[in-house]
This record gives sequence, structure tokens and C-alpha cells, in this order.
Amino acid sequence: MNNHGEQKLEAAKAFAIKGQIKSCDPYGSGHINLTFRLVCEENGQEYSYILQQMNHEVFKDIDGLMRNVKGVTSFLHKQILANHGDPDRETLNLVPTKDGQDYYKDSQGNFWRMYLFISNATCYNLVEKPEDFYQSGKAFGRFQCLLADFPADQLAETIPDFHNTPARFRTFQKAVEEDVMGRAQKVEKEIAFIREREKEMGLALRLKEEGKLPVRVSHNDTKLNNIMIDDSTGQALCIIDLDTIMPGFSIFDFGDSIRFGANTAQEDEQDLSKVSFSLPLFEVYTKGFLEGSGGRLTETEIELLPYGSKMMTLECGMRFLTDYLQGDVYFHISREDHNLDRCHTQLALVADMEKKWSDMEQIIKKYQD
Ligand code: ADP
Ligand code: GN1
Ligand code: MG
Repeated sequence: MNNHGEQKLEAAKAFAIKGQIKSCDPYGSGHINLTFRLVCEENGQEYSYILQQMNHEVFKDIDGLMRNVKGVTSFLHKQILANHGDPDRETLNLVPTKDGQDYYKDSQGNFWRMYLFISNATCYNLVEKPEDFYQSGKAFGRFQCLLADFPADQLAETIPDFHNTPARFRTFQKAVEEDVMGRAQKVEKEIAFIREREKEMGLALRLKEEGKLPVRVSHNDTKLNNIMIDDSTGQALCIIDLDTIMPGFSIFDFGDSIRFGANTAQEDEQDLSKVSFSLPLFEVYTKGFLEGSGGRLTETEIELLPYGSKMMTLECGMRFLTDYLQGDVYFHISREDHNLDRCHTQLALVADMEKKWSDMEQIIKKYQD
């Protein structure tokens, strides 16, 4: 069996699942973990689960990470119940192992976890209806509000300096210098594009130091395919991929959604003529996010939403290029030059945002009050 066949079945059997295993196939399009949909059957009834092998190269502290996931999902579970919602669908639910643990370490040293599968809901890689993007803005805005009451000091920092853009820049510079794959010459233009924008990278951290930008419990990976939209109601149902919940900036949660969802093409589109930054999508997301945030964002945070969008796009492009230079060791790829293609879409978006900067600022002003 391919796809880690023996390990995934060993792992699946370690969890408290119902019935007999029928299938366990790769699922979704995440770049970090290995995700499978597990289908079991008992008395003619099917039960589905998400089985994930966590990437412990990326997440060094699996125990801390799983404590975060458990803590946040239990916290959300209570809030959803209090609001008469459906906690089986509106938040992730961990399935314990047969001996009551939150994750399983297999005989090869890999780490696994299991969630209830949320059915009749979809994660999109491209905005199909602007309404979905509005809904996801509202949900991510609300999510940060809900987490405002979560005890931040209990959270492990699962990836230190995750959105520290100047630190990401230093890593990028080192990758260019080392050029272990001999690829730097081919991407001179892309390298120059990133270097020309170095001065802009430190603003958020500077404002934090000056006490002008608050640190909040954030999701930190708010792309559209990390939110499930209910197929029947069209409403945002559940925010997933909780691995990077850590203290961070609201403007970066906003910006990461924008870099992915306000692109008129997919993140890895090879035909750059299809890639552009959509102001109408920026506007619907802004409306949703500010509504969802319920007046909690400061004036500075709101004014910096265009900056947050540009930084997350530039940072992500820089991370894809760094990985390309280092030999594709971080993001999963499924074709040659995949990370370079991803870098190209992000840099094209940055350039387009720069052209549309004053329109972005106008949109923010329109929704500020
Ligand atoms: P990664 O960190 O690799 O992005 P995710 O946790 O985002 O992993 O999961 C990858 C994909 O698996 C998601 O984009 C989504 O399509 C699917 N998925 C994850 N959790 C669930 C769930 N509980 N129910 C249904 N689908 C899920
Ligand atoms: C990764 O795990 P996934 O695929 O949702 C990455 C994000 C990037 C994103 C780019 C832990 O997200 O930071 O923005 O790819 N997650 C991690 O698509 O590095
Ligand atoms: Mg994901």
C-alpha cells in the first residue's frame, strides 16, 4: 500500500473509532501535514474521520501543539454550546486514542491525531462566490474575538517567529547566499523584488514595541481552505488548521486571508495573466472581518489592514522562494518548480496591490466607522 500504508493503518487502529475500517485515502490540499479521510462501517452505517500525520519537522513541540489544539477546541466547544450551536460541526473535535490520549506516536516515531470528519461542508481553494469570502471574513473576525478571552499564557509558541517578517528575510538572505541547489541565478529578478521591499518589513514589530499595535491570540494561517463553508446554508461553519494559534497580529490574520482569497487565480497558478488582486473581494472580506470583529480593533489596526495584506503576501512569496532555494524541504510540492510558481503568484499580487494602494485605503476608510 502506498501513502504510508502500514503506518496510517497502525495509527487509525490506535484511535477510538467506530466499526471496521473501509478506506483511508489522502484528503485535502494542505501544504504541511499528511491528511487522510478514514471511513469506517458498523451495522451498515458509515463513520468518517480525518486522520492526520503531523509534520514534526515543522512543529518541533508536538506535545505543546496538541495542548493548544485541545485547549482551544474545548474552549470553543463550551462557547458554541452556550450559543445553542452544534459543537460537532462548528469546531474541530479530537477523537482520543483507545487509551485516552490526544495523539498517537507510531512505531516509526511519527505523530498522528484524529478529528471527527465534518461532512456537507467544503474548503475552497478559490473564491467561487464573493458571499463565501464575506462569510469567511466574518468568521475569522469573530474567531479572534472569541479567542480574546482565551488565556494566552497557556499557549505554546508552536513555530517561533512565525510571522516575524524581518526574521523570515534573514533566513531568505541566507538561503540566497548558500544557494545549495544552484538555483539563485535563475531567480535574480525575484530576489531583487523582495530585497527592494526590505525596509517595509519591520513596521508591525516596531509598532508593537512602541505599544501601538496590540498582540492578540491569532490563528496565523487564515487562508480560505482553512475554513469550512456549510454546503446547505452557505455560512462559514468551522475554522480548521489550528496548529499555528499563537499570539500574533490581527492585521496578519486579515492579510493572510486576503493574499489567498482576493487572488483571482489559485495560489499555484502558472499563467500569471490570470493572477490579479481583486478590489471587490478585498472589499467584501473587509466588510465581513470588521463586522465579525465587533468593534474590538483599534484605529491603528484598521488603518494597517492594507499593510497587513501586503506583508503577508510578500512574506509568503519570500517563504516559497526560500524553500525553492533550499530544495523544497518545507512545503509539500507535487511538480517541479511548484514553489517557484507559488512565489510568482505572490509577488505578482504584491505588485498589483501596490498599484491599487489608494483604492485599498479608500475601502478601509469606507468601513472604518
Ligand atoms: P494542513 O496543515 O496540511 O493544511 P489541514 O488541517 O488544513 O492540514 O487539513 C487539510 C485539509 O483536510 C483541509 O483543507 C480540509 O479540506 C480537510 N480537513 C481537515 N480537517 C477536517 C475535518 N475535521 N473535516 C473535514 N475535512 C477536514
Ligand atoms: C501552509 O498548512 P497550510 O497548507 O494550511 C503554511 C502557511 C502558508 C501556507 C501557504 C504551518 O499552510 O503559513 O501561508 O501554507 N503553514 C505553515 O499556502 O507553515
Ligand atoms: Mg490547512
